[in-house]
This record gives sequence, C-alpha cells and structure tokens, in this order.
Amino acid sequence: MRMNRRKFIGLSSLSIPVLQAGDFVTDQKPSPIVISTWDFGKEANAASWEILSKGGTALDAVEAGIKIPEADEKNQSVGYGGLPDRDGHVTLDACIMDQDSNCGSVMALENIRHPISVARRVMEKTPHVILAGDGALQFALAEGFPKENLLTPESEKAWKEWLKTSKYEPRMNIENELMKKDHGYVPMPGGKENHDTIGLLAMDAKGNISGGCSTSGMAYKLHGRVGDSPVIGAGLYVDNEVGAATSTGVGEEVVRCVGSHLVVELMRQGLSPEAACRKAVERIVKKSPAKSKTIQVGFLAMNKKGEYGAFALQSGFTYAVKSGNTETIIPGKHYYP
Ligand code: SD4
Repeated sequence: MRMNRRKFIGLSSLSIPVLQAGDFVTDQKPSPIVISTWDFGKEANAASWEILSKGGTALDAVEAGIKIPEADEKNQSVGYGGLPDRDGHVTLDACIMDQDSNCGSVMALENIRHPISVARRVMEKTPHVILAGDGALQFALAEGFPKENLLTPESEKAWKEWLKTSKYEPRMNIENELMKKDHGYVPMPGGKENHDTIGLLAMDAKGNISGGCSTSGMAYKLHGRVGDSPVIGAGLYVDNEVGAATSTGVGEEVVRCVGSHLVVELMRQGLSPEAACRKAVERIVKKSPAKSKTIQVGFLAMNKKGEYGAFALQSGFTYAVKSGNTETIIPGKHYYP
C-alpha cells in the first residue's frame, strides 16, 4: 500500500527523515539475465536472450532456451538423442514455473522432442500440474506435438554397448579422481558422461523470474524411473519475490532434500545464491555422507536482484550466464576437493 503523503509527513515529525513523494518506491530498473546449467547452457542462453533483449517474458525465454538442447541430437542427456532407459526407451522429464507460481510438468514422456513445451501446455491448458507416461503422451498428441522416434543410432549403439554388462551405476559428470580412486568409477563407453540436465532461470525486463528444467534422466535407469528434474521443488523452484533455483546430478538425492525449494528458502532468509546452493549441497552430504562422495549434484540459483551463484558436490559442474554485458561459462565451486 502506498503511504498517504500527509500521513507520512505527520509521522516524519517524529524523527523519520522527510522524503519526497514517490521515494517510498525504489524504481531500480531490472536488467534481464539468463543462467543455465553446463557448457551447453551457452547456446540455450543465446536463444533465451533473443527474447529477453527484445522485452519478451522470462517464461517465453525459458521455453525457447531449453528447446535448444532438447533438439540437439549430440546432447545425449536432454530430449532428442537422449540415452534410453535399460529397456531402450528414451523417457523424458521436464517442468516449467512462472512468476505467478504457475507450474507444469511431464514425467516419463516418450516420443515427443520438446517436453518443456508440453510441460508449459500442462501449466496453461489443464487444471493440473503433472502429467505422466502415456497420459502425458496422449495430451501432447492431442495438442498437436508430432510423435517421433527419439532414439538416435548413436544412443542406441551406446545402450547396446551398455547391455553387455548391464551395470547401473549413476556416474559423475566428470571423471573425478576421487571417484576413480575410491569407488572404482568406470567411464562410459567412449568416455561419454551419462547425465547432464538443462536447468535454466531467466529474469525479464519487468524483473519477473521464470525457470525450467529438462532431461532424459539417468541413462539406463529402470523403465518408469523419474528423477528430480520434473519435480517442482526438487529440480526447479521459482518464487518471484525471492528468486529461483534448479539442479542437476543424481536426482534421487535432490528429491530427498527438496533441493531447489531449499535453495530458494535459504535465499529468502538472506543468503546469497551461492551460499544457499552451498548449504543445500551440505545438506546432501549430511544426509548421505558416503554416497555423496560418489555422485554429482549441482545447484544453480538467481535472486531477485539478478545476482547468481552455484555450488556442486564435485568439480566439473559448470554454468552459463548471459546478461547485457556478460556472456560466460563459469566453473561451479564444489564441496569435495
Ligand atoms: C535426473 N537430475 O534424472 C537428473 C539427471 C541430471 O545431470 O541432472 N543429470 O536425476
């Protein structure tokens, strides 16, 4: 509520300094910014920036940005070309959340290239937040999304190679020395990593924040397994009064601490984005001291001032930033050396 000027001047005589009318509202102009997980976030950010720089909404920027890695067949952890589950199905998870806390999510969606767009339709066109499996597919088809095979020859080849041992072990995003030494980490065939989700957070020229997250999940997971990425509060959370957070890595651990919501609530208490991400990582270490040494989890966050930061369990996590004067990829700080 805007304070009545006469009433304010009355109060001011009690020793509050006199302000001019209008001084009660700080009109600092927000600067658009987009941040996203991993090196490939750079291309996603560029698509988001196309929208943000022309005065578009954060929500549109989020969808446009995430569609880039979803369509990239070389990216084997998001959308088309993603590595399949152990039965050879590419099953996709995604969610989106806007500045009014509207949200939509799809889980274990097959044969649709852009799960982020389906998640947005769930948000905008249904009374629900989550659609899963065949129901999500039927909804997508009814909405006009084309049905296509998402298993590329390269991903099929990697899966067949994996079938020779059929050993499921969530691996790191990087060949971390600690893991190799202490936990017998074996790199993916061809040295490939097996999980890298896109989580993207954007603030538009009005200062509104939206976010999204999209992944093919952990490679060679059980059919039907869903991770943190499409779970509002775990893989993504936006509170337009405070900021937003997203996560990448082994989703089971993120779900257990409702990680992205935790990060936002810590920022609400006054922590910087990096400090909030660090606390969430420390929570994972506390809950799973042994396991946390063998896996990767990274959090990325932005606050209402457009400040950003990240923190991960292990080295190797990177994030990309684009604003009016910055375009960069930053290595996330990490808990284990
Ligand atoms: C999942 N969090 O399905 C995702 C995978 C991921 O970097 O982020 N990989 O658990």
